[in-house]
Amino acid sequence: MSACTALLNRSVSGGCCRVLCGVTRPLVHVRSAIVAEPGTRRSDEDNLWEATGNLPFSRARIGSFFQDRPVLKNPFLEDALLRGYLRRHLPQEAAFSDLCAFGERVANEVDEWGRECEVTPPRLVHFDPWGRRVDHIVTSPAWKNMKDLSAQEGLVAIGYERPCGEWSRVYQMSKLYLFSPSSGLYTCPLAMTDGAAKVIQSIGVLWPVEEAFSRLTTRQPERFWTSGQWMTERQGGSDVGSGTETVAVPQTDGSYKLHGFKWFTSATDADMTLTLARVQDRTGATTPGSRGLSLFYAEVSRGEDGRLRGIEVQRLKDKLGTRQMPTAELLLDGLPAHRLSEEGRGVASIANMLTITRIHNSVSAAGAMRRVVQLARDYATRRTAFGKLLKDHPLHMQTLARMEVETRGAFLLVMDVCRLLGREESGMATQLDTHLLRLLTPVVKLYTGKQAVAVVSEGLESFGGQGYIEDTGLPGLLRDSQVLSIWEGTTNVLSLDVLRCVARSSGMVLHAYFTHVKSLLAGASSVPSVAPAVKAVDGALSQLEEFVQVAATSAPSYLELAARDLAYSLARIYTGALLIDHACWKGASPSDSYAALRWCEQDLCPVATSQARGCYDPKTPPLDAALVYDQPIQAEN
Ligand code: UCC
Repeated sequence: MSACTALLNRSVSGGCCRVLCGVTRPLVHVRSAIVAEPGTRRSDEDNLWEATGNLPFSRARIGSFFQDRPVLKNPFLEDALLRGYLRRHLPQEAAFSDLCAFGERVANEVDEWGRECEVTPPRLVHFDPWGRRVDHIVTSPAWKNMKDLSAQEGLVAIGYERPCGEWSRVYQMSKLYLFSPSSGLYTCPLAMTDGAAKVIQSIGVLWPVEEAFSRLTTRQPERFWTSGQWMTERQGGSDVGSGTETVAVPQTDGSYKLHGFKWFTSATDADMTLTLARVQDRTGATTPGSRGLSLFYAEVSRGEDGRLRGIEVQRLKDKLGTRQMPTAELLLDGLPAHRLSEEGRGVASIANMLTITRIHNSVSAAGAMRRVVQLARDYATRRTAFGKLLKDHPLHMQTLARMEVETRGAFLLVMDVCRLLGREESGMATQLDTHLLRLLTPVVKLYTGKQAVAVVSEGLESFGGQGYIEDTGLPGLLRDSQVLSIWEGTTNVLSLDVLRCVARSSGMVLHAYFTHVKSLLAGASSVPSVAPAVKAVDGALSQLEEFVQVAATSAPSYLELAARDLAYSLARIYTGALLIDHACWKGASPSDSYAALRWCEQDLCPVATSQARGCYDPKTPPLDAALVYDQPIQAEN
């Protein structure tokens, strides 16, 4: 296009705009904001163009429309279900006002720190300027703020101070649920810190860990410690029992020195850790398998030369998400340690930590879902498309409502597990509660991990292209959700844990499950607004009971194939019952009933559906394998 034609086109379009807009402003000369590069001359064409002050893109050249961003408001005040749940179960004014004040702090102060943690990830400095090995993990000031805040706000301490008796875990986890999506992943060290405190408490707070326990559970920032949980080695991700190579060499004073390689240690800037190793006998031999593992306590400290005692940080992991948090590979080369468990009782002893970290994981999953829904619904009041706000498009609202139903279900399931944990820790638990806690811990972890990825992904889509733009802060929510179904036990490993606890309890955990769901349904039997939901859950429960009867007489391989669907069925039915129960309390809103109805419209018992389709029959595994590898099935001899 010639310069002349371009000029003509611009003049015409400028004129058209003025006419179309009905504006008859005089042409004024606007001083250019764009300064000509030294040595270049601005053309007459440019100068004329800038004289037309009311043309779109004429001056700043980026237009005049700017979309309002979604605004994070106080997440406590914005969460009707959380407030309703607490009003129902924990009507303590002090807890309420603490959560409200904390919500304000999250929105106005903490969220920005979380962002800073994301954009200033940790880095590893191996050597000082003079060549000495130092292995410093350098973290951002915001990450350090998170540590102080965690102590001040009692994010671990509340679970041990127990200010609300059996409801203390619900109170603590409500706070973490508000904190998590703004925390820059500081919830990860807190999960392990809480888990370590729980292990120490359950073993007995004696030397050498009484000081550690008081530091893990203090509210004083200057005394507060975080703990790691160093379990994963190169061979053993899920299969800890056979994959752990680290050895513990006994010392004459009764302590040990650990030698091994920990492949995946999260929040590696911790002050102490719990870890597993195999005790060497006098000949240097160790016991293989799970029976050879013992639990050790080690402090992370530096010698006078500034070097870490008995640890070399090999490198930091380059992860899809959770980049705010240092995750490292560690060489343990004579790390001083103390054995906490009896020899060979390592896995059983660290199981308490797994219970706590898995619950924290679920709290973070529910928190991520809630956060994306809050932002998406705020955005829907600010974004106009096709002539109206997004909130006025019924299809958009349908999508957000489906996300809301998932979030509500996840929240109630998570809080119910926290309730059970609180009852157990305050000595109030019945045997039914204890069985339920054991069964539902892997169930809530695996189910909410999957929900979080789906809901947060859907949530990003509700911002259109902006949901995919890094510096909106939205993509990080999705990346950080993806880890929730991976660490602390993958979906399949946890599904197998469900089978294991059913077998080890001789079915008692399932008996507790059926009893409790039935009692929840009984309380709702005379409430017409939720009648279809009650019918659906009741029917699914019968299907599940039938499945269990068939499975009890089937080969173990049959149950193993059904494990994931069984765990999903346990989650969906139980969550349906909780939503119904919550919809029936006197302070419930019509939305509570609507959420219960919508939840219960899905297939609540996928294990029965898949069983009817023959998915667990012996002929299925070879077909699955042939499909995956796209190969013909081997003919049987
Ligand atoms: O470290 C990681 C990342 C850290 C980041 C943490 C942050 C999370 C918070 C996020 C918030 C944002 S990831 C590490 C992930 N690795 C795992 O989670 C391990 C996954 N694998 C398993 O869970 C397996 O099921 C194993 C390792 C527990 C299986 O080992 P074994 O040796 O085969 O287990 P057994 O033989 O079944 O059980 C040994 C004992 C038994 O007790 P006894 O001997 O008294 O009968 C079991 O009952 O341990 C007991 N036990 C349990 N008890 C095993 N599992 C459990 C359990 N879940 N609960 C209670």
